[in-house]
Amino acid sequence: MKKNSIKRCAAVLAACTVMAASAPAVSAPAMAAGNLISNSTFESGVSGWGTYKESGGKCSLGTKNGQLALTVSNVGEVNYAVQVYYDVVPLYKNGVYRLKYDISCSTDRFIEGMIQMNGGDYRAYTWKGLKLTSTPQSVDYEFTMEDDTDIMAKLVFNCGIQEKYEGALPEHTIYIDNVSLELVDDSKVDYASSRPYAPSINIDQVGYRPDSRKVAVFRDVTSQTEFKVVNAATKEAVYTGKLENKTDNKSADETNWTGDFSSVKEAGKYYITCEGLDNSYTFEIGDKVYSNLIDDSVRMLYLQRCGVKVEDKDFGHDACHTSMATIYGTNEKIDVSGGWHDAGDYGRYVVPAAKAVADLIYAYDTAPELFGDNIGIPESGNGTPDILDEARFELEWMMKMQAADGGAYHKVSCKTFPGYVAPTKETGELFVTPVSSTATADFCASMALAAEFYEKYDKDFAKKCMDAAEKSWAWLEKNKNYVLVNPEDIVTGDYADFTKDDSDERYWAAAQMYRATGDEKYLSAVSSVKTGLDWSVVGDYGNIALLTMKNADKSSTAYQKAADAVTSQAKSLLSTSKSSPYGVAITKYDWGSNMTIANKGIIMALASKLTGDSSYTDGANAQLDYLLGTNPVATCFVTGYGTVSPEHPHHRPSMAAGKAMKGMLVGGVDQSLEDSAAKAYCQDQPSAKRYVDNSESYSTNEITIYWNSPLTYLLSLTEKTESSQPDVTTTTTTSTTTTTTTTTATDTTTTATSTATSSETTATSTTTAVTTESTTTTTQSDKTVTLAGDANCDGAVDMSDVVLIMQALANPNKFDINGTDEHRITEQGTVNADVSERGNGMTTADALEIQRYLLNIISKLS
Ligand code: 9MR
Ligand code: ZN
Repeated sequence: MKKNSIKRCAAVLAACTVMAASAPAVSAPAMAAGNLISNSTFESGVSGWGTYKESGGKCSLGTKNGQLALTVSNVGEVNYAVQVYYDVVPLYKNGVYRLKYDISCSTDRFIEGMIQMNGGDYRAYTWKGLKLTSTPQSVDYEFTMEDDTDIMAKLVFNCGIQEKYEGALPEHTIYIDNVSLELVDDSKVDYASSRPYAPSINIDQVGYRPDSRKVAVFRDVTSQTEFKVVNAATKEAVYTGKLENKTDNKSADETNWTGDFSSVKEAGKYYITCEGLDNSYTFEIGDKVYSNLIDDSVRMLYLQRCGVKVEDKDFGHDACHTSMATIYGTNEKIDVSGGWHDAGDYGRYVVPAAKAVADLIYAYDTAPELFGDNIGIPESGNGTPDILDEARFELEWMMKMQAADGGAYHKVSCKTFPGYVAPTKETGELFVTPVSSTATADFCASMALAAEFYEKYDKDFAKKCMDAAEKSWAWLEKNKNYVLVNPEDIVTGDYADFTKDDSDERYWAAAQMYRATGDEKYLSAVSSVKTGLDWSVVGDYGNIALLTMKNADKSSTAYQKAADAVTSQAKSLLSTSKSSPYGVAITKYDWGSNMTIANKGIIMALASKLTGDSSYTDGANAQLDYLLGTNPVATCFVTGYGTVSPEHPHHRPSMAAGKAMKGMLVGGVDQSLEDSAAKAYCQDQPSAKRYVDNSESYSTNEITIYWNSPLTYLLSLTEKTESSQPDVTTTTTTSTTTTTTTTTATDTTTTATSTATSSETTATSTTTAVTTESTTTTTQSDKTVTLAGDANCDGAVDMSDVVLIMQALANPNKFDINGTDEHRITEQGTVNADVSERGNGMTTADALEIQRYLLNIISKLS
């Protein structure tokens, strides 16, 4: 092939991926000197290569004489029971590739060599059956990628059992060397480029409470010095502020400025403008901006219910996982049905369950008035707040996980993760793994906590909780630290404590037992104060138990230590938050960073209540704002909320239904690239942007019950903490670009609110023909489609349609039907644009669908 063709290919690799508009700028692995396999000769080990084992397969990987050596000691029960693979090779539709390797085996046998889809139906893009002998054979052939472009394919050798050939085999070793995959002809590859939209002004896409801190984060600034907050209804500026705090933000690889508009307190919809930059998404200010979010964050747990019929238009299902579970290593079977599916998988695990339950109960305790009895679960209307009904569903399952001796079984799941199927379709045998001391202490703490809160609603249930708590405490007294690690043949979530130490779990249990009984003996059983709100470190739940209990003895040492622990953490978190333009209180992004960020917000909100220092409230709100959109990837991390949110979560019910369940907080940025999609899409991204809205990305885009629950708790706490934002606005007077002159504030007035003139204030409540709310521009129209996808009505479907849709969504005052730009979208255009889920209005999903069409990933738009 022509040389310059390869060069062009490398240059455009970064741009030729289909992505949700929500995703960060995308780049694919760079091509390393032609060979897409970076470790191909195994001179210094097996880096980049890995193995997969299941269904009884056993193997070990190493090198021998400069070759990759896979020793298979058990071929297992299926052909893929043992695999050796090289992860992440990009294959472009219509590209011609040359694949080469040398392969041999100590025993004569048959294996399969292929490049396959890494997920979905695992289809092979190229496949070869190989009869191996001890004499190395050189495989060398060309193939054309006939499927749609897949930049995260996987080179795999299936070394499990081959019934049609040798069947079961004694231990043997397979040798592989000189592996090479090259793109030899890309003349037919269509590199139509499509960069996802990365807004220059980022805000909390769900909105702000009137008295909260409000800070927009800017990038791509050239010489601008000021920004305006514009009322979306009247299109008039209500505030002008200065771009401040220019920061070289290394973790996001960008330069940021912040714009504080906390003094805008009038309820309404707004967006932010800055000359030369696209406007921010539209957001809301109001007392109730988070009301639906709070309800949905809890209702999502109802949709995660296991073992019972779930009623819902999209995610309802019959009772799943109802079979008896085998206690691992025995023939004993027990009933452990019930509880919530943990995450995107269907396992049920006691340790994370305890965190989720605690967050819910403490959220309720903080602000009971926020939690009604009408969120749409079967118990709605029964007189008990739905959040407590939902937590009880989990608690009742947890009780079934208590063994006769008081210890809590660590988890129940099948041996492996299922395919991307609905819950009722996972029908494998269930296994309950042994008791662990971490699960037992967490169990004890949650039961003691529950006993207190259900007393008012159901005395018998409260008593059952307390009995279970006492029984587990007795077990803890008799048993030492025992952290469970998965048995070899169980690969589902292990929740094996990162610290390998249960002292923080015991501290929480002790504090909770003390709170429930008033008996000091519990406190003397644990030595020192602990911290942490993770599933792995839980000491702060002990602190919360002590600090928020009724009639707490504030002079006691235990109380003082707990208070010191919380405030000293908050102090350092606030300083980290202040040094980040995005206000985020962490500097390292691990798997589930969004949970950690919510947890940090919880600590700061608690410190605000403890000390009365409302700057901690700002810190807590900054964490909430990060989660809801003020972040480097400009994503509201809760599905179904904000303008741009995850549409492809790693969540089996959503994947099976083909749409994202609403109200789920995804894991978020993970700097360590812990799955193939993250590797493929994010490896060229700076640490704070390593997130991809791709359902294969379980390390950045999965959801869990215990990532949602701290969001609920944080929403509740921030509702109840005093804001530091003065009610009095400071001076900023400015003219808007329209003919109306708007005075945004007067000198130190004593009135509580208005930053706008009265005429604007009234205009705020009038509805205009087109409102840009959340992800949708809704236009009631009786027009019919002239050409699907043709948003600019020029008779063709191309990238300019994609661009116009994104502009109209991002910049409504300029590009939507009522906008000012001469090339703005027309009503007919919005009808043509509505290609994804026709009838739901124009959304970012439409822009994506058109890109998919332009890249030939789908063949037609309807
Ligand atoms: O949340 C867990 C995270 O802290 C760990 O780093 C990760 C890898 O062990 O596992 C996460 O938990 C997953 C669990 O093991 C299985 N269900 C989905 C969970 C979220 O990804
Ligand atoms: Zn289930």
